[in-house]
Amino acid sequence: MTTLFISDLHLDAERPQITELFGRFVRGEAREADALYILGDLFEAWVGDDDPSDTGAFVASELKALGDSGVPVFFIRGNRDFLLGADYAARAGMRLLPDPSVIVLYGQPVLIGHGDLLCTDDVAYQQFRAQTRHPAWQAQFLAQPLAARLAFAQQARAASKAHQAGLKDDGRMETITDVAPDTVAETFARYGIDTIIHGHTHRPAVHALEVGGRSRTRIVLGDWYEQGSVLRVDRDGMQLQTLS
Ligand SMILES: [Mn+2]
Repeated sequence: MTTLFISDLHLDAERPQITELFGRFVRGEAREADALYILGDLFEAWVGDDDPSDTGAFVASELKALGDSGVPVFFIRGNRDFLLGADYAARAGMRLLPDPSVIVLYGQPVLIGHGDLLCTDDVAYQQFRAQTRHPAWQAQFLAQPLAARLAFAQQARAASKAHQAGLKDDGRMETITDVAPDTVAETFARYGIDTIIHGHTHRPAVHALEVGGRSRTRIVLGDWYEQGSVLRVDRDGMQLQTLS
């Protein structure tokens, strides 16, 4: 049996073929899995569980059917869908996990998370993250009318693009938007685990590294912009593969 990990699908109405690919994946190989873990940025944007988007409704019904078939579905919020709440999770039949979480995978403790917490060199982003994860900020935001929240999300995306373009211009894009090696090393040591699985950076890879004299592995899931990306884990090992 296999446990599946995906992240960074960035589903929205503009790329219906990716939403369909996700539907086929959930109705197909996910039905045979031990569990499905979604490590954030399932959606391109999320402004509240009361947003009646077709994509949100489709994803909830697909995941609910998967859960009802006996496959547990776990979700960690990403930086795009950090406002996804208990209502939507219940509709989709998924269990929300904190970021990061340690799970036991075929006898091995593994740290899972979205991955943005490891990108500590991007100070401006970490400040924005801290602000928007504050319960008071979220309560105030969610109290606004849906149209105002959708406008804010559009603005935030434009600001994020401008921030990244600025980093590109002064040549810091490659390092600043990737994980900080010191933070990665510290995370392995603090949690006492040998494996981290995350997404967010859209740099799919299996990194073998040594921290504190131990061999460790950091697996980065890929995004679903052009194709799918899935990590399959079973008793014999792990395989990071693309889906189309
Ligand atoms: Mn992300």
